[in-house]
Amino acid sequence: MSRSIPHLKSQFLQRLSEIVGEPGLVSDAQQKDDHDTDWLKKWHGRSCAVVRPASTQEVAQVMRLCHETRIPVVTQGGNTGMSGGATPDESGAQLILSTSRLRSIREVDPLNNTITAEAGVLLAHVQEAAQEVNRYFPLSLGSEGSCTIGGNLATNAGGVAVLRYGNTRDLALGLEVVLPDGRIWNGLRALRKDNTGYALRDLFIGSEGTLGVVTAAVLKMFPRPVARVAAWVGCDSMENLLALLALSRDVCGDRLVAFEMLTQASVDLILQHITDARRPLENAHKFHALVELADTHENGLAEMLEGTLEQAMAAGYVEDAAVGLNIAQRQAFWKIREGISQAQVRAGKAIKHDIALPISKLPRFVADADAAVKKVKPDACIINFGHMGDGNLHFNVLMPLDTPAADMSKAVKQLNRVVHDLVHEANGSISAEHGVGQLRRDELRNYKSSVELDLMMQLKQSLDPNQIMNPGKLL
Ligand code: FAD
Ligand code: 2HG
Ligand code: ZN
Repeated sequence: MSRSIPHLKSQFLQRLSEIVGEPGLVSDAQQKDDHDTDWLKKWHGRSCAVVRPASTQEVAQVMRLCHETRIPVVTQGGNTGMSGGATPDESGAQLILSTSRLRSIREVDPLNNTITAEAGVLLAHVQEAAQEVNRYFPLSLGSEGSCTIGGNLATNAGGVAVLRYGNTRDLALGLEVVLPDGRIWNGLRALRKDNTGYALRDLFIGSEGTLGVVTAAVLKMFPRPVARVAAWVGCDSMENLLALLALSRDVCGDRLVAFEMLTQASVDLILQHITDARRPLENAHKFHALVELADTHENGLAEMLEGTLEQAMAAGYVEDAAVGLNIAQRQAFWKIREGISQAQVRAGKAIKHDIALPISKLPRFVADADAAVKKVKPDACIINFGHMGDGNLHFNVLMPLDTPAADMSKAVKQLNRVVHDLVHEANGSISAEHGVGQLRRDELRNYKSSVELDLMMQLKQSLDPNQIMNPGKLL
């Protein structure tokens, strides 16, 4: 007679607890609920358990057990992802593997400009560790106090300094990964040149937990900027904003570290919902930008920004600008910019589009997408903002909080189609920095060529033949 499912489950849990001990299994119902639900409270799953291994060896043992028992694994870092990638399905059959006990910084090497951190280290802690040796780790996101370096690598996170330093992929030199069968791949090489075959590291970066569990990484550090100035700018068109971006790059070169865009509707939403956010400019402007320069020495940074803005005003690109010279003024600008996700949560249900286009095509796209969305929904509340310097917009549409689920899913389908079709026509990407997760899985199939999908599926099949790594996500 075969053994019952509850019996198998309790046997599985018993073996898990033998590997990780009592602190390695989440037993509190509220805590388990928090792991089963995402940050946006949009996806609610039900895992069979939440396991928190404390070392790479323990992750490997957990993975060997899951390989043997065919239990699907959802790796979870800080659970701040925006695409439902870290939330299990509702079957009660998937195991959450949380990296919250993989928290050590294994090495800081200021001469090699590298830092080796375990996957569960918070992004803010990596930044601090670099600062302690007078270096700089440039990845910067609104969620940096809660997201983990493993999650950043798994989603290839972008953020607000990509323009100068690149995405997470550009900041990683080596990885340590536990494979779906429990083998450990030690690719923790701290090298800037290494052409010894296929770029396995890059396969795991951006793979959203579908190919293996990242347990540690070697990351690049940079010279620490000691001078920073920022400006809040108002413009009447995307074309003028683009001209300001081009001028800023010409004049300031690599000192230009951030160029973030927000529409007036986005700024209004933040002012309405985020306490302490102060109006940055006196009057309304169709488009706003937060521009930041940084350098490793003080020399004339403020004058450079002011000179750029004067030129831009003389050319008619800019309607108004406020320069933030001290920390408090700069922080006030960033408070506005970084309040946008929370403001959306408070104000409604967002239909999120995380898109990338060639920067030169942004003005045309925004005009076309605005018109196309308004054609489908004349009263649509478009919240368009993002990392303009990288060509990455969050072209979101906010629906009222009480929108019934059926209306919501109809609107998602309609608006995804019009927005993503325009992105595709412009040779853009429908998933720029937040990952595909479960949110864009079907959309991906609409836009990737069969050749590309086929290659991705073959890679997945060869690394994860039992399909236990984050099923239902990405592919
Ligand atoms: P999780 O949410 O836990 O997981 C995300 C995905 O990675 C899942 O698929 C999960 O399975 C996988 N994963 C996690 N850890 C591992 C691991 N060790 N090995 C393998 N797979 C793993 N994102 C940006 O790119 N730019 C932004 O500017 C930005 N701003 C944000 C602002 C706010 C306020 C919030 C809440 C989120 C923001 N995000 C942004 C989204 C999010 O913070 C990032 O996607 C982040 O990289 C996720 O990290 P995490 O540790 O929370 O990962
Ligand atoms: C940002 O750029 C984040 O602030 C979040 O990527 C985007 O809330 C969003 O849609
Ligand atoms: Zn973003």
